Amino acid sequence: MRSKPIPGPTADLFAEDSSQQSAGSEQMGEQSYVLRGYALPWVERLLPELRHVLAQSPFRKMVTPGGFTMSAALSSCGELGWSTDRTGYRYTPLDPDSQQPWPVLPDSMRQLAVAAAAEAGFALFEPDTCLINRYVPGAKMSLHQDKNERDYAAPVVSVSLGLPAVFLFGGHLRTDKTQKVLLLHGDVVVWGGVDRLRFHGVLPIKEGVHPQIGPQRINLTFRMAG
Ligand SMILES: O=C(O)CCC(=O)C(=O)O
Repeated sequence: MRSKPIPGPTADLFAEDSSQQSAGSEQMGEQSYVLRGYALPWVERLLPELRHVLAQSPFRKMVTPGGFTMSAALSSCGELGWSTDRTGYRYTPLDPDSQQPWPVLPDSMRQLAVAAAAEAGFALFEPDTCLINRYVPGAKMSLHQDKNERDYAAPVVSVSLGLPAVFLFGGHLRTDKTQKVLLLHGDVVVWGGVDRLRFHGVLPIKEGVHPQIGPQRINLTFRMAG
C-alpha cells in the first residue's frame, strides 16, 4: 500500500476542518495504518444498523478492576462482547446487563471491517466482536494494550465517527513515546502483526457538535476475540 507518513508532533491537531476529509492512507508502524475517510461510503447504511444494536444493548458505564469508572460509555455486538467490572476484563457471549446474547454484528459493519483489514494487508479477517465506545466531550481512553483476545494473529480495526479525536499510538511499553494522530469522522485505523500489541489511547475529546453524529464521538473497534 502506498502511504504518507504521519504529520510530525508540531502539527496543530485540531486545526483541520472535518469537512475537508482527505482520502488515502498514512502508515503509523510496520503493520499499522490510518485509512483516511475509508468508512464514509458505509456510514449511511451503518448508522441505522448501529442504532438498532444500541436499542438492544444500550451504552453503559463500566468500572475497571482498579475501581475507576471509564469515561467512555460502552456497548458491544457480535458473538462476543467485551466488558469490565471489579473482577476483571472479559469477553462474554451474553450482555451482562440483559443476560441476553449481544446483538448480531450488522452486515454493513462487518463488511467495512473486513474491507479495511484487507486494505491494510490483513486478508481473511473475520471479526466476531465489535466494541462500541461513546465519548462525550472530556471523555478519553487511557493508554492500554488489547490483550483479552484469544490470539493476536488478527488485527484490530477501529472506525471513528463524529467528533475528532487525538489517537495516541505508542510502542510495546507504556512508557514508549506516542505518535499523536488526529482521527476524523470516517477514518479507520488498522493495527496488527508486529504492531498488534502496541499501547494506544485517546486524549480527552474537545467540545463540538458533529453534523451527523451530534456532540459525541463513536468508535467501533472490531476484533477476532474467540
Ligand atoms: O476510541 C478509539 O479510537 C480507541 C478505542 C480503543 O482503544 C479500544 O477500544 O481499545
